[in-house]
Amino acid sequence: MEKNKTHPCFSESGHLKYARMHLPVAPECNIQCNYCNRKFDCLNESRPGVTSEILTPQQAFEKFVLVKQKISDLSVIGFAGPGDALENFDKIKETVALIKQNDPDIIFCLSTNGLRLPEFAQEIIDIGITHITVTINAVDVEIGKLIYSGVNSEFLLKNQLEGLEYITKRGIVCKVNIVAIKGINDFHIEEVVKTAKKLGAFKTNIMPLIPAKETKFYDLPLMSSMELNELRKKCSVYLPQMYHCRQCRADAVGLLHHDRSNEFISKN
Ligand code: CLF
Ligand code: SF4
Repeated sequence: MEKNKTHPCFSESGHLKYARMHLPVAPECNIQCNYCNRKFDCLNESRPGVTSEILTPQQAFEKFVLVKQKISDLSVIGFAGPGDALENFDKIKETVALIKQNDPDIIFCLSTNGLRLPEFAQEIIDIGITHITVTINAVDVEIGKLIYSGVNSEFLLKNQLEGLEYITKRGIVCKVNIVAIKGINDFHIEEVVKTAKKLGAFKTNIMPLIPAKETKFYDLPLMSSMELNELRKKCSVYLPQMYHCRQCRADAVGLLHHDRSNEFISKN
């Protein structure tokens, strides 16, 4: 919790001063969200239409060293795709180990769809990742079936909830991201937030669907910022809400409101 003060996503004001860097070492995913086109980045944490470079753990380490020299307020290393971090957990572990040797104080943050969270929860804790985001778009299996393909929704939900409870009980700071999809789960989001609270989440981040081409949800109506903020306000009765999310790219670098990823694209 002490580290929250310097985490741009977990703190209310930290995003004005502290920078994060996403290291795109995780290309594979293990589910299919119906709003995701895998030609692009993971929509749970990214803008669509931006294809990130994929780095090996060694390349990611070298990028970290370079960026740290140029951005003194770099406080967080995040793993946010472009696939699912836990489907590529060996690469995450290797990257964390390399960076930790160089900087033992940096905060490590990981974002996942939660399918493999129970399997890796203890290892996540053991290697020193302190902040986790789990994207949970529904706590009702039937609604989940409308949102996900290529996975058993019941199994996904079970793992998301079990994994979330396991890590919050052991002191990991957790945020639950929810993609608000009009007509599909928007009326159900309050239930997701209530469940996140019950399982020990620190805050929730309700994000609007960004329609990606060639996906089932491409033609769905958009949620206005007013509708989104009303939903967040309603849910703030249960848990603090995030209002400053930028739906970052998988290789984002810098302050949330000032992306500098272009300056650091690898030449490899
Ligand atoms: Fe990255 Fe996500 Fe960690 Fe932040 S982003 S892995 S928690 S360090 Fe932040 Fe970007 Fe919103 Fe994510 S603004 S998309 S909530
Ligand atoms: Fe796409 Fe991310 Fe969903 Fe995987 S978890 S299908 S990468 S949005």
